Amino acid sequence: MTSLADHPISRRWPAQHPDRIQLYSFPTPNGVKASIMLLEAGLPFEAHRVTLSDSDVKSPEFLALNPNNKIPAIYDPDGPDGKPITLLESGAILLYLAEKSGKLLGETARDRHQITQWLMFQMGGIGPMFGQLGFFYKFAGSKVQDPLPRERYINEAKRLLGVIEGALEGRDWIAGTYSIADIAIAPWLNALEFYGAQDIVGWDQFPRTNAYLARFLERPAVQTGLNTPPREG
Ligand SMILES: N[C@@H](CCC(=O)N[C@@H](CS)C(=O)NCC(=O)O)C(=O)O
Repeated sequence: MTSLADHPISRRWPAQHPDRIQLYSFPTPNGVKASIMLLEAGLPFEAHRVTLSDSDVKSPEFLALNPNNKIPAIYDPDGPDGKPITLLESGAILLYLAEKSGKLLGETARDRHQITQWLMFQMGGIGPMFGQLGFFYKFAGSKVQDPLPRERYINEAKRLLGVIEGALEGRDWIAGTYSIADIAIAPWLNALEFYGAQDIVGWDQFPRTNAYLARFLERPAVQTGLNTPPREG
């Protein structure tokens, strides 16, 4: 693995603290998962703002780190074998940081499997479906005349919210104790307000999910992580 100084990413986003984990991200629901986890785990890191514009995510420097042109991505100079490692995909980053820090992945193998299950539920379900809801309800897709795509993603979002509401019965966090699964799921619940889609998905009909998001947003690491790296500046 190329050293950080020699990696193309450093030409565009140079590190002030090359010994720390380098985070390349923007405060979107996927981006904040990595920053919140780094803060919750107390791992030293340096955050670089990579916006969603093609001039950033599709720049040759960023593509050298993540050929899939999406944030977040990390470079850890001190990987599992003591050598540098780069990672893309927020779910993989959460698992990596949990293993590295020994935090938020439960106490037992059973806990870890349950947490991984809900993490995958977010990565394969909530993220893609809520993302498409945002596209067809708030962003460019809202101009599409055919109501079918909007209805499909609204209904799918409602269904997924129902699954979360059921899972939260009798528990504060999705897998029992606070974990990376919550760090994956809650930012996407928070995005519904940004999309202006709370009413359309019947947000008020999910009281346990409402309380869950409020509980998440109270955490100091979450409050800082939601604007790390800063949106502006
Ligand atoms: N499955 C990926 C999705 C990441 C993703 O969709 N990132 C968006 C922002 S939330 C992005 O970078 N979009 C820029 C683009 O597609 O050009 C993950 O969880 O990391």
